[in-house]
Amino acid sequence: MLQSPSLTLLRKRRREEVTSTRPQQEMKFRDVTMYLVERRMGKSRKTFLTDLARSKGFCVDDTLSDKVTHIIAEANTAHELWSWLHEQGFTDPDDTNVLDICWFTESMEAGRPVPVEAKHRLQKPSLQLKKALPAIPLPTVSQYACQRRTTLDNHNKIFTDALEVLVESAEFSENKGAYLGFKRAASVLKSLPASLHCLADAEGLPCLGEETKAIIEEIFECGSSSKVENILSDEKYQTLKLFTSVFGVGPKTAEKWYRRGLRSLEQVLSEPWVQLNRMQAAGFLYYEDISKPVSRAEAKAVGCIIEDVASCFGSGVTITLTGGFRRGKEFGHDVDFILSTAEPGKQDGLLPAVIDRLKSQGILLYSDFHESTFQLSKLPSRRFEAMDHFQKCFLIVKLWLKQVEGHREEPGSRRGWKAVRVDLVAPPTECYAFALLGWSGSTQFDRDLRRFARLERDMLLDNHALYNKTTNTFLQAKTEEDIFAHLGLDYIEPWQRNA
Ligand code: DCT
Ligand code: MG
Repeated sequence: MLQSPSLTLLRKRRREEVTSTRPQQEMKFRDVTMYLVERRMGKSRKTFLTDLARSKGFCVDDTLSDKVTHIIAEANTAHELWSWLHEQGFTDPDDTNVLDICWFTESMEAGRPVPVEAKHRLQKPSLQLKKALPAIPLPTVSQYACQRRTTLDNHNKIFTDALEVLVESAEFSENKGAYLGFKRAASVLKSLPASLHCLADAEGLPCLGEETKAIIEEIFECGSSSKVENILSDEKYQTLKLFTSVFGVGPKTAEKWYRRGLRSLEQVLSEPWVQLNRMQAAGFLYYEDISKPVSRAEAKAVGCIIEDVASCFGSGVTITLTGGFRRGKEFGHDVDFILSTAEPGKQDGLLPAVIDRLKSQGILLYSDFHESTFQLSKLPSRRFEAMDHFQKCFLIVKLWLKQVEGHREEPGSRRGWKAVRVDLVAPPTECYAFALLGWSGSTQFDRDLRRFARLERDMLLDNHALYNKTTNTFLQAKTEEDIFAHLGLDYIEPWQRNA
């Protein structure tokens, strides 16, 4: 359920925290007091830079006090930074330098504060505008998720939770336009470095349509959206949500069951006309376990099992955790791994061998194996949303809880194991970087990478390859960094892809 936001809470600004672990060392340069702006720099980098500067005898203040002579920011535009400084009540005395990180870097290299030059300054916007008329305000948030850094630190959860109900509802009714529209809007809000404080803050943000803005406005005014509340209390929505929570049941099947009058999982199971396929049957059988989130400790234990069974294939097999866990999530609906072999072309037979070993250990509860249909000659694919062609399997594995770090036996628990959903994919070596990028997600991040490639670069990207339509060539990549570089994009770390 949505909770009413306290408007004071919504308006309350996040205070910058004291981050340094190192006390101020002997001060060598008494007329320079620095302040590092955490906004966009991030807490851990601020701590690192503060410690570095202090170790070299620079004075770094943890608060934006009157003593500060040099304010240093990273990756902020002048406009953004000055708005932020004004919000902090910064009075802009003449003798304070507002500088880009390049001044800090040069000073650290020189081992002393270098003289401030024009190239170091983040000019106040009014001055910039006078010089560079006619001024067109640059959008600071990209419409593409692959040009935004989206961590798990969502400052606009109250709005994104509401939008995600609309996303789900659009998915149930197979309204792709509404689905993508609300999904993109939620994704933009997730990337913002701070909470919206009023509707005006949403002005100029990309992908926020009128309907989204109306929802944001109502949440500001009333604490919740009536449209969202109506969906949440709708019987059809609740039933479809319940049915699609079963492994193997998609919106189409859920809709069919609903139309035929079914309202509960018990009714589905007791109806003679309902024919469950193998996946759905397993979904019902292990529902209690696999409808619960998988923890990171459980994912790690599954990783050890897969590592162990894959070692039977030879020593050159590497197992990489992907999906939400690679993006830093603490919980997921499954655990995703990419398996690769040291020698190119040796991955055939890898997944069948893993499946056999799990079976012989008595811990394979369900397996759906897909042989590779990958053919280089069929690339590039134009069906971006389609499943990739790699050898893969969707499993349910019996995880003994005593193998999970930190697990405590619950008194009276019936059994000592939990069924866990596991996906394994084994791409050919030359596709590894593309498969890793695709399987790391998020789905919205992937979708926007492909859209960006197509619309901005005239290239086709999928889980197998990157194709340049202008030169009619495939672009090779050994790492994810190579792919971002081919696309002319700044590299986005996996933990910044939670779009
Ligand atoms: N993916 C893909 N092709 C598929 C299935 C998935 O490229 N056929 C990508 C999309 C995201 C990633 O793989 C992992 O998929 P999920 O497990 O569905 O997503 P997740 O982000 O790991 O979510 P969760 O944390 O809930 O498991
Ligand atoms: Mg996953």
